[in-house]
Amino acid sequence: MTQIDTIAKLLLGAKHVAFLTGAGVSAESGIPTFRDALEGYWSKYDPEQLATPQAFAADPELVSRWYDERRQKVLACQPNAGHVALAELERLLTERGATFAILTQNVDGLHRRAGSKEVIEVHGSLLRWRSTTSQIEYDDLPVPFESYPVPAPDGGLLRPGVVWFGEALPDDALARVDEELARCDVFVSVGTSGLVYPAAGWSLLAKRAGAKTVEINRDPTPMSQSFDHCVLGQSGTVLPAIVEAIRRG
Ligand code: BJW
Repeated sequence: MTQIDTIAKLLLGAKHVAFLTGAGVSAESGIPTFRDALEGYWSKYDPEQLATPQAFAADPELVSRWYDERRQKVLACQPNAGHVALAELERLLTERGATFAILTQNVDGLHRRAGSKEVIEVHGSLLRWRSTTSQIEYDDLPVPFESYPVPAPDGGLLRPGVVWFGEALPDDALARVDEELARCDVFVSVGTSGLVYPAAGWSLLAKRAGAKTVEINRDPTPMSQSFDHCVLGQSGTVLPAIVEAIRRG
């Protein structure tokens, strides 16, 4: 039995399935991963330094411009074969009576655009911005913004609706994640470096709660040793292969 067949069999036998996704899943859509070297003007910056409340407080123009350029890029990209396969997996497995959830660290909205329904955005969204004073969120915003930083209607500034280092993940998302980790029989981590917490610890929590765990990544990660199964490969190839194996039954 191939590795793909083994994983398909695990998924077919599961009542509750949870996928954790990271930037690698969107790489084949042309969206750079978080830890890829930045290009052009941005190559002199470290994304970990830009993705903080301190960076926004110190230079809201710079940080707003970076996020708005990324927003424009994402809006011009399309879901890839990996996103489409995950939406198809959800359809196939829920038709058979299982639950299926994607816990995504990605802020690009591509899972929903590919048709996935149960998507928990644990690091927020690039497409929503919120006021620094009232916390009101806005998602129907002009592309691109006229200037940076962007004034909020209530007198504050608009900041991207993402979770920066040192900020708490949204309570509602964390509550959903806890529920999925406690009940899943199979937990699959795809395209994430396993460097950023709390998401990096979720495979271990799922395993401790009884799940079989699988990692799918182009490269080994610091967490690879702890998974029950590891598949080395691109998500846009491996995920469609799993869908095909599930269709064959
Ligand atoms: C492919 C592929 C292909 C490529 N196919 N694969 C415990 C220990 C140590 C530190 C901490 C800890 N707990 C918390 C911390 C601090 C911190 C943290 O984790 N720091 C680490 C750097 C050590 N965490 C936080 O601050 C978090 N908050 C928190 O814990 O709050 C506590 C709190 C409670 C109460 C009050 C206040 C606070 C928040 C973390 C937020 C992370 N935010 C970012 C930015 C989002 C906005 C933006 O996009 O700008 O989220 S950081 C960045 O990393 C982004 C990503 O979602 C996240 C994960 O990255 P990801 O997805 O794994 O991408 P990459 O690039 O790292 O990896 C891509 C992978 O894909 C690679 O492995 C490639 O090989 C692979 N790949 N192509 C398959 N085609």
